[in-house]
Amino acid sequence: MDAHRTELNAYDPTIAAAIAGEERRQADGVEMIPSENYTYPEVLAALGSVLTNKYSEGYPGRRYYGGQEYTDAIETVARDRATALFRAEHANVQPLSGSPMNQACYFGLLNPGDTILAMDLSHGGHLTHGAPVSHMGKVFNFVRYKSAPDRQGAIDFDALLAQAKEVKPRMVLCGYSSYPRDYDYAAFKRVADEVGALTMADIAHIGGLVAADVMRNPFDAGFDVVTTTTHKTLRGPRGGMILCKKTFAQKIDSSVFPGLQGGPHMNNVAGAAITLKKAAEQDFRDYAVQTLRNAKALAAALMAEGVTLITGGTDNHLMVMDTVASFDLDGRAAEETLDRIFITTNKQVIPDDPRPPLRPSGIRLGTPACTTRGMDEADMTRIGGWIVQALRRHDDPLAIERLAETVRDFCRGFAVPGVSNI
Ligand code: DSN
Repeated sequence: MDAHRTELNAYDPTIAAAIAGEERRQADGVEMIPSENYTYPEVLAALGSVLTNKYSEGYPGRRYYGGQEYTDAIETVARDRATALFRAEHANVQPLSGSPMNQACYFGLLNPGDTILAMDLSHGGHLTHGAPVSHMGKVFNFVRYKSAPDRQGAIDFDALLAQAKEVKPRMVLCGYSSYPRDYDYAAFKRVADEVGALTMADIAHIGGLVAADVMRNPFDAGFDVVTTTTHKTLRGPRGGMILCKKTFAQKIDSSVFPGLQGGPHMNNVAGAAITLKKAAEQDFRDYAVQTLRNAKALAAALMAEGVTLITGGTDNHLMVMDTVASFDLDGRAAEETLDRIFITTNKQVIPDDPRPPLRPSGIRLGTPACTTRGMDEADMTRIGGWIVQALRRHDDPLAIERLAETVRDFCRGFAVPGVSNI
């Protein structure tokens, strides 16, 4: 890797400097975007390997190009590790990322125009769960359900059943990108069974926490299909996986290829295989437990200062702060203020947000990345304090400058996996 870096420095100093800058940025700050993480050095090695040169359309033993003895072995190992880890009957490890992975499920299992019952975006759902701006929202008839933020994000399953009886969905979908609680998959399954619908869970955010068995696994409730990205709590390369019952395996596989994609990115598939091996180890389980502890500690530190968290806390790795209610600052201003003190978050809509997505009412915070660097509950309490001070004193440049120095000094005590020369 270092030899390649030297070549890059000499050949394209512009790109080399940008990569070095990003390494510095990732080391200097507290990464609190809940969908981000630091992957393993072993995964970085696979990503930067000659596997990127190879076309492998098809599946192990059934490829459209020659020269597949090593790629077949890699994909088979990745699939076997995925099924074992998630207690799934079948795995497709080729989706290039989260959006195509969900798209492949809809097209593989449904017909255009079919109804899907899915969580409202502002309540925690994802763009690919039928937001009107996504292509998926134009092809399928998504009907949205909501949670009750004032009752710890509870989902009213009697209301959901009544809604399902009315709209007759072909699929009931649960999963999220900003919902700070766990799901009652068995209750979703009962609703789906009553109306003869398929069940799909998008666990992209919590894939690592489910793999480590510290959050519920939808397959334990009999779900049909489960999707996850590999780069969030799983700590792997960018990519997606579809896990399903055997009865859907052929439909899912042909929907991914040739339905939606061409050649899989075998360097990413190798990275996913390594990630899945790591995820089966005790160290990873400890990491998952600590991620949840850290989220609880951060939420407690913020709420102790009077901060409003949507649903009143968290049961997973993320939380959504109402920055308007807490600090009279919109989410963009809050995000920009925290950027100035090297704490990276993202602006976030809150349930039924009256504000637009680029100036929403909140921010989203998560603990997967800082837990990877070794930060613990005491660190979360410190970070919570810095966040509150910065948002309270956002228009005091001197206070912000002092906090920035404090956060940067603090971060230098924690290594970034795969970055040795900072
Ligand atoms: N961008 C991811 C997230 O931040 O949740 C999901 O697409």
